[in-house]
Amino acid sequence: MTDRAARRLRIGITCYPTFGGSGIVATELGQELARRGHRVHFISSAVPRRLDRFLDNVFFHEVEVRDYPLFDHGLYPLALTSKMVELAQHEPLDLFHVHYAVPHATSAYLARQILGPGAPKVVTTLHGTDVTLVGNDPSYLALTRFSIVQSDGVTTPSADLARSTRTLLGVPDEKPIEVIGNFVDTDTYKPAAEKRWGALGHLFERAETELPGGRRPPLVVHVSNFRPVKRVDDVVRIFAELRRTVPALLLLVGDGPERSRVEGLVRDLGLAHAVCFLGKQLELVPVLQHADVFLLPSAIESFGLAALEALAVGVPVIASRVGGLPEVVVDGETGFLHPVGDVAAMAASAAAICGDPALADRMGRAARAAVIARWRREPMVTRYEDYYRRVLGE
Ligand code: GMT
Repeated sequence: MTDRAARRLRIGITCYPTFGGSGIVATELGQELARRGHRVHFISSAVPRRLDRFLDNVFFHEVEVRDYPLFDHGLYPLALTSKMVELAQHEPLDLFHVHYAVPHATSAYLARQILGPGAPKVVTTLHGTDVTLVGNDPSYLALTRFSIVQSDGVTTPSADLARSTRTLLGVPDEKPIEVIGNFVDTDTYKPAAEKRWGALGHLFERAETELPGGRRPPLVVHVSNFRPVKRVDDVVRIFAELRRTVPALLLLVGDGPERSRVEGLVRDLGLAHAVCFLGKQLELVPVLQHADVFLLPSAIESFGLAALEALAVGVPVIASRVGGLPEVVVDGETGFLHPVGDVAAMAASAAAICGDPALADRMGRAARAAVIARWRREPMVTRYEDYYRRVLGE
């Protein structure tokens, strides 16, 4: 048996510091490892969003990309490599755990080459678009495949992404890929005692938030980075269809390249009074706690962390049957899955949940129970710890 308490690990974690799921998973993982006594160094271009409080054993190293008139494109991968080398030369590290292959796995590979014998091991966690969109692009494919194969350990959050890594990038079967699911802090992401409007009521016109008999209208929520893969148009069209029979309201959280266009669609459909764009939010729990349905009609989704967070709060999820989503949402039990782009079916499922309090309650409870059984933070972090020790040969 491994003696987990015997040796504290020293881990350098690299991730994108923005709102994306890969940054959230990396930050939550690092913080929990630090609470367990491991020494964790975040190496990133900015302090990750959720690294928002002091914690013993957590250090931050900023990757500074120097500007110079000759450099047309950012030299972030090289600056990251240098920072990794510099850190490992002054701070004994057991491993680099890089999140998102492009270019982090390549920077880690280069750092290991520069450091030579005794260099930290490299664990790469693939998150989705680094395989299905960016890593797959001919401009990056060969380097991404090489960097993944050269990693000492490779993980994905879903079995589906592990399969895509082989089929799309050509990573051979001999290279093991460990599936370690994403996770959620179920003490923070939990249902409220009752669904009320709270501060959210002020986001809509008063006439919209009060139904006859003092009832509260159903609230539909979507959270994303508003990139084309999220199909936010579908969210609005599903909602428009739902509004034909149910006086629901829609709250959209996040921001990104599609937002202005989607705002235009909402206006064109005459739905502006029933839809609120909240933009990026640091805290999602107060929004999710008052949601009745969560929509994630993405074209691709390796896992769907946003869906997992909704399920943890007891909100049924209606999503596309694509990628890793069927591993997260149990069709008919914790939500409903439909083919990508099937707006009518998704709207019918939303109407079924909004129109049947018993079904909504049953699904909400099943969602929370499923997350507690399968996706709690603590057991997943233990799986990472065990995996690190395996990679280190301990
Ligand atoms: O969803 C995104 O576009 C952001 C992206 C990221 O790198 O943060 O999310 C990916 O990683 C998340 C964490 O593992 C997964 O939950 C998302 O499903 C995945 N997104 C896609 O595959 C499109």
